[in-house]
Amino acid sequence: MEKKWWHKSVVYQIYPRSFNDTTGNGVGDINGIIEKLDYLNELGVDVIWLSPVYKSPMKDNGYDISDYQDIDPLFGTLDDMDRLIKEANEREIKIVMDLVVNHTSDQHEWFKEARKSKDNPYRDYYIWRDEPSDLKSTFGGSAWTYDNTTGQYYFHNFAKGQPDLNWENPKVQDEIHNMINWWLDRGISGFRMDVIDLIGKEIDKKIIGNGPRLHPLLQDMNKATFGNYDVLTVGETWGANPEIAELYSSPSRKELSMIFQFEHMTLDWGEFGKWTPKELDFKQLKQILSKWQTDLENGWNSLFWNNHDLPRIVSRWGNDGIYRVESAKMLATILHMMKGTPYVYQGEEIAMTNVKFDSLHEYNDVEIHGTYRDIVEENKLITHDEFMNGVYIMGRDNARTPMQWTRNEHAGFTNGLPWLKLNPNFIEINVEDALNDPKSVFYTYKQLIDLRKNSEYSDTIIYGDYQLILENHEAIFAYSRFDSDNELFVIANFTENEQSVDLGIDAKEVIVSNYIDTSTKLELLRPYEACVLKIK
Ligand code: TEU
Repeated sequence: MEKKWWHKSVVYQIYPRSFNDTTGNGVGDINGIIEKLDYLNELGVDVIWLSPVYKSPMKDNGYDISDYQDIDPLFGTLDDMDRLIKEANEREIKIVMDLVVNHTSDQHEWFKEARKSKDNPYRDYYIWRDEPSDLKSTFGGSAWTYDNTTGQYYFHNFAKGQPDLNWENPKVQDEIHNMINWWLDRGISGFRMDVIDLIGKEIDKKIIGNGPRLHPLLQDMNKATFGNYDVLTVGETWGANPEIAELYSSPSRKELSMIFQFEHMTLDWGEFGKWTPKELDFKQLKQILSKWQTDLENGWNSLFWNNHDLPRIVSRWGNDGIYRVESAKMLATILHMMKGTPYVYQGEEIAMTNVKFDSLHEYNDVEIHGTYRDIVEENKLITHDEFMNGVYIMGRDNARTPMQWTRNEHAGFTNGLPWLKLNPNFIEINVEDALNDPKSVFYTYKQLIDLRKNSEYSDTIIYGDYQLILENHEAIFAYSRFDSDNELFVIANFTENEQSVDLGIDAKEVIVSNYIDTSTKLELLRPYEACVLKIK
């Protein structure tokens, strides 16, 4: 496989509105990110993936864009953006922007024009029908909204303020290609591509994801834009499996660098999806993550537990009580020793946890409120309390509470009123305390990132083979990583109960561990104990 810079990179995702506020308006901003570049440099990340900072009415916190080529005043200006790119690059950190082109905001000029009349030049930038179908929005309710002016319905896979673009229109393709190049010429190093699997949709055939036109459209986009630059592109593709991932990420296909797959992230979804969560099938988790290690022949994998849409992993599959630190380090070790590009979501590196607000109205997320209207109020599929349980465990606002920098007021995130309530545990969980504690989760992430990038084991971790071990064990996740030079053993206890193991190994060295006295003989794994052993 031809080596690429992003094979070796570690990406840090910033959700700007919750990262660091320098103006006192309670919303994080670009200057707040610039202020924290040295912190990210200390962690050792190479790339920042910036969730949207473009002009937006903020109905979906920026994933509803009204001007792709300007910065929303909430976050700053284009000059601030240029300065972030420059200051990051000076620290050898690249900036990857969020490309949200399945839909725009209903306040985008294109949509304002399109809804004026049926023969407006921009009409076919969007998807209009005389009658709605039974397609539903991801955010609850119908995916169709009636437009009084022209007497037709328009399609929106998400909120009604997010009308889907018609990607069969060559003018749409050209407009987006031009915008992509405009940003690449500004010096960014790639894109995360929001629900990119949806741009090949065929509405009348009710094909939404992975449509037949998807890959031709991506190949055209690659050829007209980022294929002419040495940049990272990662597609958000909820329905992908390794076979589909090959289509996106095999270099010969000239589409994307890699994709985010979500097979592992829906394992504990119940009858009504994440709103009715169920027990994780641990063996299935091991099987799926291992499949993604071995079945991607020519493509490239991404590795993540968290993002701005997902609950905090230490609360979801770790232990956010007495074993918060051990279990967070365990989860980091299991993920970061795998093959693929790792993504760290803001706050994951200090093991921030889920939050539990007192009432539904304290939550901000359009998905939470839209789905509540649909499955609780209108269709009574589940009760209010059942839904709130789903929000506590799986709601997107779990990931969006402001970053916890210090134990001071508002966790040092803002000196104004935060746009979303903080998690009150910032008193115990914050960056300042983590940096002052050599045994903090932060330093485990730093160690794992350094091991991947700068150690004698780098190539083994990045390109080496993978073998799952103890695959039927109900509590232990163990695998080996090996090549002609090294053999590493990664083993973790996913539970708070001690596990005795008889691996018949006598390792040469304990390279990483979340306990200070892990034995090279490794006969007993303590609660959430995880380690990396040098076998050869
Ligand atoms: O998310 C795609 C998406 O469908 C997720 O929101 C998913 O539906 C949900 O989290 C699982 O229940 C992308 C962005 O990441 C998200 O923030 C946006 O809200 C969405 O697209 C629309 O742009």
